[in-house]
Amino acid sequence: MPRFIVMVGPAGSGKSTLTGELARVMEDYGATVARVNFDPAAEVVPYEADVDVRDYVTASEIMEKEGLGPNGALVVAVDSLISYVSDIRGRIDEIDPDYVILDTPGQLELFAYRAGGPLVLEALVLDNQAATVFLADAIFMENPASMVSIFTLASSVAVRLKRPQVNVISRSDLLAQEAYEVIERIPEDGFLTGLVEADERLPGDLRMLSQLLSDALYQAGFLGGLIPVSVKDPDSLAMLYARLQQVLAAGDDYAFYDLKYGQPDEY
Ligand SMILES: Nc1nc2c(ncn2[C@@H]2O[C@H](COP(=O)(O)OP(=O)(O)OP(=O)(O)O)[C@@H](O)[C@H]2O)c(=O)[nH]1
Ligand SMILES: [Mg+2]
Repeated sequence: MPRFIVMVGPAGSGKSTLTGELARVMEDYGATVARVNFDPAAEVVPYEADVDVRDYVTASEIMEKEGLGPNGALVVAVDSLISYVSDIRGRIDEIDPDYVILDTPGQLELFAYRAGGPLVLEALVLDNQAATVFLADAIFMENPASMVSIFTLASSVAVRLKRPQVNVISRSDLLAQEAYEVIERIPEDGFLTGLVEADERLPGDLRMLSQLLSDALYQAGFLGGLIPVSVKDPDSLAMLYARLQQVLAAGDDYAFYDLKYGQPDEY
């Protein structure tokens, strides 16, 4: 029974690159992995896809046929995948991998927020275990309010996809040293809330809103298990794999709270 790993994140956050590099590391540890391109609008993908939704539908052919713009065409393309999902699942089952990594489109709102994306995922994953990897790009780590905003988006994705979720700071090699040190401390209870509180660049009402959102994320344990990940740092990929194994093994019993303060064993 394959276990599914669903890569979700804003455009350009590194989903496709991480799909290829994480798969390679997992294979080095002896796992068999199927790489699935789930992005009908992808032009090129930086790995050899074992299954590719573009064999069934592409955003560009829908643009042409239906006279739609790029965003409208992607909506139709993702929705229409429901017709092909059992065939796609059949191809995955033929490969019979330990893990399947799904590389989703950059317009994450189309995949995660509209009805079609989650429906297609459910139909593909069936009763198998699955976890989401949310990529919070290093470029969003420029100030505390921007961090709260991307983690709030990550929490919305968790609620929409209803799967255990591992939140990573992607492309972490792009972080300045001081930003890296801040990121490492975010799992400490209330650390980010304190940073927001001290940030006088934000008008008072927005600062309060950011503080409240940050507080809520801490209370739910949502910021406990953040991992900085860079494809240039093999140790970070090994750490992500270890976390995914832990989360997938816990299955439905998994709770964000288990990772509170980043120390699951001590909680
Ligand atoms: N420095 C650095 N660059 C990275 C890393 N991962 C990906 N990139 C680069 O970031 C850019 C975007 O990477 P992609 O993997 O295409 O990102 P994506 O999320 O799949 O993009 P969309 O599918 O268009 O949303 C590419 O130029 C990658 O080479 C990383 O860990 N570090
Ligand atoms: Mg991509």
